[in-house]
Amino acid sequence: MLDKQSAIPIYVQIEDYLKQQIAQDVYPVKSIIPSERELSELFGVSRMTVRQSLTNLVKEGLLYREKGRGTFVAEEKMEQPLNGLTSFTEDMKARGLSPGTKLIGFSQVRPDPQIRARLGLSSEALVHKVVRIRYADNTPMAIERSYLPVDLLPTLSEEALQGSLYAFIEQQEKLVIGQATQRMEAALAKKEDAEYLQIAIPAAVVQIERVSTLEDGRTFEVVRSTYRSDRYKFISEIGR
Ligand code: 16G
Repeated sequence: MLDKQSAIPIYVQIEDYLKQQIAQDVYPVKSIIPSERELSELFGVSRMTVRQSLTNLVKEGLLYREKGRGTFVAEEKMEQPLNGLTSFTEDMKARGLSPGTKLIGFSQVRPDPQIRARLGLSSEALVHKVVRIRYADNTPMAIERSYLPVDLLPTLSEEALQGSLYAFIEQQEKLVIGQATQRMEAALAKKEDAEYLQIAIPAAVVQIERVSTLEDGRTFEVVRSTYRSDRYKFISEIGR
C-alpha cells in the first residue's frame, strides 16, 4: 500500500490512502476508523507517523476525534452559496434539512456607533438586538446576532423570531427585501460561542457580517453570524 522509496512522505501516503478509503465508503460518515495501533501495524510504520496523518486529516475536517472513543469520519461540509440573498430557513429547506432556531436574546437597545452607522440611524434610535442559534436537523450550525431598527419593524416579536425573520419581513410586514453587502473573515470561536455551537475550543469559525437593505433603499438589518468551519464551506460562481 505504501511506497517507502517514494519522495512522497509516508504520512502523506497514509493520508491519501485514508482519503481514498473514505471516498469509496469503506469508512462511511460517522463510522470509526482503525486505531493508531492497528494502522501502524497495517502499514508497518511507527504510531508517531500514523498520528501525524490522522492529525492532519482532523485539521482538514475529514476526521474528528472523540475523547476515549476513537477517530471518526466527519460529515461532508455544507456548501453555502455566497451569491443569493437567501435566509437560513430557505437554505436548510433547499437541502432537505429541517431548520431550527433557539432564541437566546431579544431586547431593544441603543446600538454601538458602528452598527448605528451601518443602519444609518440617529443617536436616539433603538434597535432590536436578536441573538439566535440556528440548527439543521438539531445540529447547531451558526449563531446570528442581528440588529434591526425598531421604527422599521415595530411589531417584531419573540414568536416571530422562532421562525423565519425574512418570512416575517416579507409576508407579515409586506416589505420587499432588496440587496445586501457581506463581509467575511476567519476567527477563533469565543468560549461562549463554542458552547452554543457544541464545538471544542480552540476552533476556527467563519464570521460573516451582512448589511441588508429593502428595495426602497432603507437598511433593515445588520447581522453578525458565526459559522462552524467544520460544517461549512462557501461557494461562489465567478465569471470573466
Ligand atoms: C441568514 C442571513 C441573515 C438573515 C437570516 C434570516 C447570512 C450571513 N445571514 O442567516 O442575515 O437574517 O438568514 O434567516 O447569510 P431566517 O429568515 O431563517 O430567520
